Amino acid sequence: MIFDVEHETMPREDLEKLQLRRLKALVERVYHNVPFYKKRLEEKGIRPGDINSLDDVRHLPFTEKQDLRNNYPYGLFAVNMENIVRIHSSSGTTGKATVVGYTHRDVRTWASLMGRCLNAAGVGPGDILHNAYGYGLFTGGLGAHYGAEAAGATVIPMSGGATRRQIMIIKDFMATAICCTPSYALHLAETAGELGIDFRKLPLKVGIFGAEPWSEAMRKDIEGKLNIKALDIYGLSEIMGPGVGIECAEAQNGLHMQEDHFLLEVIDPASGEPVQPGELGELVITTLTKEAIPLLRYRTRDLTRLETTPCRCGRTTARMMRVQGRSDDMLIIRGVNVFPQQIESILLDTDGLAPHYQLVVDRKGPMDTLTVRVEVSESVFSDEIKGLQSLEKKVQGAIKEFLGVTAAVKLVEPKGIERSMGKAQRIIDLRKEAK
Ligand code: DLL
Repeated sequence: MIFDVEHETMPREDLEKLQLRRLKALVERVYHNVPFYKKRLEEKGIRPGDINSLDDVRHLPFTEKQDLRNNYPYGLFAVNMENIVRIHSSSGTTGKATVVGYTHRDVRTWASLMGRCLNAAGVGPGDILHNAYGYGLFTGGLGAHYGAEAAGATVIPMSGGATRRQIMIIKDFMATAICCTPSYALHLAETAGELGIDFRKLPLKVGIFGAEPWSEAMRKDIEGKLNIKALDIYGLSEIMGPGVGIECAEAQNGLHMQEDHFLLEVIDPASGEPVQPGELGELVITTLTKEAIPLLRYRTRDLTRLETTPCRCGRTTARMMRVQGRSDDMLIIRGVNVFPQQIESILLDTDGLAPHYQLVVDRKGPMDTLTVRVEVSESVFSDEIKGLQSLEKKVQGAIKEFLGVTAAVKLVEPKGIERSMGKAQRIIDLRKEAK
């Protein structure tokens, strides 16, 4: 199912022409309507007419999350408030919230891009979508909601929380698709088990999971427990919300990015220079069509790589490979770089563990220390202490072998790690408190 055949299967040459036309218009718009950008462009000696090719994007200034914070709440808006019909905001874990706005057209564009995503996931008329992303300032709930309507599906506006009730609704309303964070999907599966409901017998066929990093191992786990196809969806509030990219159900291999609306770059986070095509780096996004708060070269901090080889689903858009983590979340344990998902993969591959974990980072003297807190499964919990100790050693050994870091492993009783209704908090950083 392809929502917008023209744009999703456009020959790349035509796509690039469209992107260039939109990029030129964008620079013109922000120069004249956003004093912040006018100043930044002038500092770099750039006039709107200077953009002649897509490569010229490199001369434009970057935008960072801090720029949105410094201009809190509405300072980066490019239109008058009477043209803004919606506000969303992302709290983030540190610092002031960032605030974003949408015009009528932005809201329509967003709905159609989410509609594309849902069709790519095989969701359309006749489907019943249980939407458990949080409704409110978070973009997940309303983003998926309007997308579902655009795709012609029936949407159940559930939002997060009330987990037991959610299970009954999924069952009674015969949902065929579900949207939530991957960690919440596991929590739903677990709660269904407690209620004696076998998800595998329900009509649910596909899950659209995102808003937090997750691993291939987690995908397998969710697919097995819910008996569904689990697809990865990406987005961020500063750029739009969910729907910037999604995996197609056919290939499940990289997220198709909506390149007619977003110009993508992958840069070396340290130097700001582009990496070689296909190499890992930080994703940078320029919004080509956004009216309310257009952004030039927004630094997402998300580390990934892009693939432009054709996909068997027929879409011609670049595919973003699973986000490996945020550069902010990268742990440096005695000089070795580690991402939470790498640890997640090891934990999920170990029998006897449940997929609920937290990484506690602390500092002893000059050294950073890592403690992995992970739940054991019910069956192992009743084991003798000896068995548990050997399981701890096994996990510790695997982390050392595959990632080269020494971590303490603490097994926790089932349910010992708090369940989250939205984004899971994987990292507890005690170093910040110690400072
Ligand atoms: O999380 C929007 C969203 C809602 C995406 C629902 C997908 C589904 P923010 O709260 O602004 O927006 O957080 C954006 O979340 O920069 C990534 O670090 C992370 N993130 C989002 N999707 C994924 C994903 C929403 N599929 C930040 N894989 C982004 C890894 C993701 N990380």
